[in-house]
Amino acid sequence: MTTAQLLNTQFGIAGQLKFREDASGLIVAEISNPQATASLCLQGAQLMAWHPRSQTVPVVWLSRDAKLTAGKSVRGGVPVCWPWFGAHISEPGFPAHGFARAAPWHVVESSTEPNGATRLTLRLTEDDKTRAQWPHDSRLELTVIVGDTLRMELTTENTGKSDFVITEALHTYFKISDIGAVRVTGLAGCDYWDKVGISTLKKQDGIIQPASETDRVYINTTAECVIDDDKLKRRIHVAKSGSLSTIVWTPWTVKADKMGDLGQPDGWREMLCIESANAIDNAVNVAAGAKHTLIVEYRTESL
Ligand code: TA6
Repeated sequence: MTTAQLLNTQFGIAGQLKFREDASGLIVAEISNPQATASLCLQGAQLMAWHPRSQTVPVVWLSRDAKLTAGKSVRGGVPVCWPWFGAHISEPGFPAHGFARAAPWHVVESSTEPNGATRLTLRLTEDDKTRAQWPHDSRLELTVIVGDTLRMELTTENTGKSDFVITEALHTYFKISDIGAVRVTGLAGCDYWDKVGISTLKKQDGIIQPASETDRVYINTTAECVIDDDKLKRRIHVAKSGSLSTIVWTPWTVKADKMGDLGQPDGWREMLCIESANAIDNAVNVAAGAKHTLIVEYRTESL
């Protein structure tokens, strides 16, 4: 029996949740219920697609160049940044945004919610490689609940005898009509680290209308953000708990060309990252024996 067949036997839900093996050999969970469709790669527990049936256009963006590759997260979807956000504080050779998004995860639970949404829980598979970069006794789980809203719960458990500190993010790429047609509201008055050029602390004045490379880590905020998309005539609401940082990122032309995997020539114009996180000043101390959960909930509103 193949891995996918075993998973379908143990966790598949007829007509709703099916596991398949991609050409890359990676396993993908395909979800289809009356409210939405979604797909999630077990590597990195990376949600790659979410399309509520009420929407003509998907809500989560995936690069048209996306190709599943063992050991590398795919561009788009919701990469899990853990146990650090950004560059490692002292090890320049460690991967940016931590190792979780490119590491193997395994399924621990699947079920149908009373409202018909599909719930799936995965756990990071620890091994010598992960322990070499993270020598702490811990457990990381991600629960996704896929319906006409998308809820994601990232839980860190400290199973050891001493505290540890993490930074983290659900690094979500949202599908938009065009970067010139959207505004982000909800962060007015918040302090943020502007990471374009030398990192500088600034204060958000009013709404955000990106007009160049934008890479901002808003700190000490529990605010709900909204992406207002005039062309798609929709709002995407980004609500969160257990998170004090929000990152707003668009690479713009030059960085997008350098990255080369956003779908040439202008795939970058059709995505915007609003990441719910605990980063920089908002690092989280997880006490021995304690749990910490970062929760996001996405919903759409048609205008
Ligand atoms: O969250 C924004 C950011 O930190 C940007 O600086 C950019 O590097 C982006 O993440 C993508 O990072 P990645 O490692 O996925 O290429």
